[in-house]
Amino acid sequence: MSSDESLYAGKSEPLRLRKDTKVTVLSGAGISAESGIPTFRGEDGLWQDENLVKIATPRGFLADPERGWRFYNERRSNMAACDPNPAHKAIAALERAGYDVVVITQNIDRLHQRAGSARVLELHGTVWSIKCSNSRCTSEPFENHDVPLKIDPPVCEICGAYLRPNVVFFEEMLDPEVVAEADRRTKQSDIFLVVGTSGVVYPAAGFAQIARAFGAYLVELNIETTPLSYICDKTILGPCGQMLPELVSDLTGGEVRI
Ligand code: BV8
Repeated sequence: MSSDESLYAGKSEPLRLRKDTKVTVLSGAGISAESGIPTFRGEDGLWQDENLVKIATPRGFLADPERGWRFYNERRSNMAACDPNPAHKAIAALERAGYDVVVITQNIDRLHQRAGSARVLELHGTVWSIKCSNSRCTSEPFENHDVPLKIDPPVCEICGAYLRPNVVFFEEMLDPEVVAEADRRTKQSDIFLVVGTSGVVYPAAGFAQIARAFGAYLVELNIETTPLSYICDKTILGPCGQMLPELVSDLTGGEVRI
């Protein structure tokens, strides 16, 4: 976004954040694309392979846990080799500068946290946590960063069921506490940034609609328009690794630059 296109909220002067302006970021796989992590629905997206989509369901994963762990282990290896890009860093810099920023992410890669963001809600869990696939088991999810994972496939020491990535599969409920916190924050938002998401997965995409309904100013950053573009006040087209740092600098009058 060029400087003369500074963000206007229908006012005569460019939109500027105050330290108490509530900024919420809904991020999707597109924010990690420039870090080298594949997206899901682009032409070479992960979900172009129907078999992989099946793995990301409870039944599909347990039908062939070894296949499932090969898929998730490949992704863990890829994510471990990738670093946060300027888009993640711009959001973290805004938070570090004392602005009120919360990230609601669909991503499972933890790149927001590695960039320094402390206030992150992981709607779909994370690939760096593992849990027992037996919902009645008393074991707790645990962090594991082994790359590669020692795959047998791993089974639970308590009940013997297969372990699985602590991510939200399709057809699975999201963590109600995370959803409630994301809903609460969304309804309070003054500025709601929709960054790098195709806006087709629910309930995640629904937070943009809630933000709209509760009066936030919505800005979408994407390389193409999406089904959420029509409810956004502004859509900034371009790679978010380039556009988001410019937007953050604009919104802070040049105070936050990375
Ligand atoms: C639920 C974790 C209640 C795993 C993911 C029929 C049966 C059952 C369910 C449904 C159904 N129909 C609808 C549903 C609901 C379903 C859903 O929404 N399906 C969609 C696909 C139609 N949702 C669910 O199942 C959710 N649970 O509803 O529970 C329930 C219970 C039982 C039965 C029914 C309902 C659970 C959803 C969570 C699924 N888990 N991931 C894993 O990752 O392995 S979802 C998956 O999609 C990813 O997590 C990803 O985060 C998410 C959203 O995708 P995006 O992040 O937006 O990524 P995408 O590739 O699509 O887009 C990237 C964007 O970036 C593009 O716009 C691109 O242009 C842009 N971009 C690219 N490069 C850049 C860029 N932008 C800027 N800069 C760049 N450089």
